Amino acid sequence: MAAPIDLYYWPTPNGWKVSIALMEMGLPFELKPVNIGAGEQFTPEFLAISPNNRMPAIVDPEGPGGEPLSVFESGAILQYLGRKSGQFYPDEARARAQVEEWLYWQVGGLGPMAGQTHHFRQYAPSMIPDSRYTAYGAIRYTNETHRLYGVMDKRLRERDYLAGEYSIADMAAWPWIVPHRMQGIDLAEFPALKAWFDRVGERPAVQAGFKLGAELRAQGLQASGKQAEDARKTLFGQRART
Ligand SMILES: N[C@@H](CCC(=O)N[C@@H](CS)C(=O)NCC(=O)O)C(=O)O
Repeated sequence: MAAPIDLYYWPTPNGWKVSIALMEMGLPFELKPVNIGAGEQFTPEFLAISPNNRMPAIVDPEGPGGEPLSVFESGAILQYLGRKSGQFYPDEARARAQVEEWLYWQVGGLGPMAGQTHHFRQYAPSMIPDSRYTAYGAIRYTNETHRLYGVMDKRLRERDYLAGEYSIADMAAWPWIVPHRMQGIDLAEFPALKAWFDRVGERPAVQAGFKLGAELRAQGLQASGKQAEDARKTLFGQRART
């Protein structure tokens, strides 16, 4: 029986990518919650694994050569798990290139842009009540997210999954479509994307990964009152810590 992988995690879209992949691949893991609203991403122990003070991260006690390996950045983790399990990340060069195109499109585009959309639509107005500043950001990132949804919809008109076969690229993108309403997106505008979103969302492993640690959400930005205010102070306005 394989030794469980430590999963450093909080239930957000970036965390769900990895919980979904672990469930899909049937890899045993142990949940290590990192309460990002309470600042647990800044502990020296966590920074030794993830120097960017972001989750998700993993430690595989049985890494290459049988020695432990830690990995941070969700895209790198998905590639590592795909290679380790031999699933959802094809070996064949052309198929692999397509998976990587759409994986990198997600980690470099959809994720950061939708993340900024959440920030400017949902959180910035309570931090900077002056609507002149928050409106520009909200409009810019909502438009860019809308554009990216269009790119994805077009891609999915001719195939069921982003890279043809279901892959780690779909696992990366699906969690970022979950909060589409917060992004100001109406999925009815993107029928192929909506069909894909439903198709992926029906998978039992996706449902299990998405549910992992759901109860923890009440302790972060989704909390009410003072707890949410403290989480905002921890998460927003970070500068280099030297
Ligand atoms: N590029 C990173 C982004 C990860 C990320 O932004 N994680 C957020 C939660 S969704 C986080 O840990 N935030 C903690 C912080 O901002 O201090 C990845 O794909 O893994």
